[in-house]
Amino acid sequence: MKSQEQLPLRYSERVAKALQDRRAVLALESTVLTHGLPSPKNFQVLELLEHTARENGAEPATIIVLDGTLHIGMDEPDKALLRSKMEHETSLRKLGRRDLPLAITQRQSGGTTVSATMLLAHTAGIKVFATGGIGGVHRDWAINPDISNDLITLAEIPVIVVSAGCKAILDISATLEYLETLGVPVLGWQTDAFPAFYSMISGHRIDSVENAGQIAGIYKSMHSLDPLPRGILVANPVPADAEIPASEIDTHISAATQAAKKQKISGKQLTPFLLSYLAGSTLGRSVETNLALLKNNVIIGAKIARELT
Ligand code: PSU
Ligand code: MN
Repeated sequence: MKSQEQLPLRYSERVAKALQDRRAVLALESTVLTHGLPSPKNFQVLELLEHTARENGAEPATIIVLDGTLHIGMDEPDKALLRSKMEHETSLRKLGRRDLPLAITQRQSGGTTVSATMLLAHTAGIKVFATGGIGGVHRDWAINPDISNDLITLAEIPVIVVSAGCKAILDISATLEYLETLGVPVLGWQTDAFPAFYSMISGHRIDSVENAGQIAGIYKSMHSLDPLPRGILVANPVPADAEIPASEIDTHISAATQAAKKQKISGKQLTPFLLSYLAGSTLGRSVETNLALLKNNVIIGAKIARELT
């Protein structure tokens, strides 16, 4: 747990207390709030996820950057500040790992992506982080090598990330190959099928783990074995009753990808563009599915965090 003398870090009261008492803490990201979900749904989701983490025995640490301050957990005034920024500013930034030093220096505000959240969680001494889906290798990577820094950060920062796999807006096969190259363990939560975010199955096989104890064991073994311990990607499929089958979502994804090409959307704008396109074209169903899988990941993340404390 680094202190404020070195960095503009601010711990929420509850997170500071939980870390001091060595209770389970679960990191949550904020790009999903600023760029992943429509407002005001995003604030309801924040409350739901934080409530779910507490209900499952872990203190939630929602990580975000406000006016250059790195927040590990949000107090009520921080949430109010975020709300007013979202109302008054056209957009908050999407801050990946490389953007953090600039954000500190220029006192920017923004949601942290998986890569930035992993780094800040690690800085705060938090070992487990729950999100929706990770970034990965985009389709058309051979023409334009758009590969999310999330993957490289998984190889460099030893934080366990619970996700519902990654969206089929990415090249899932290439994403899994790249994670193998980087030496990042990818573990299926009670399944050997890598999930595709909205859908339970992507058609790719991974190693299956049965419970949080096994994940904690793998994390500890890696630390004893590897001079450079890395992150672990836990893939937890969307609950069956909330799934949008691949056959159905694929049509929407193709349309979204084509629209992005037509409008020349690329770089960090691409993922938010595709997400909001899908929200519209599925008439909000993709948002409901997103919510269900986020909650499901928080439950498993809290279990793993408890196991590691
Ligand atoms: N994928 C999703 N939802 C998201 C993101 C990805 O299904 O909200 C966000 C995450 O914060 C992720 C980031 O870390 O987008 C990846 O962006 P990029 O591809 O620009 O690295
Ligand atoms: Mn990208």
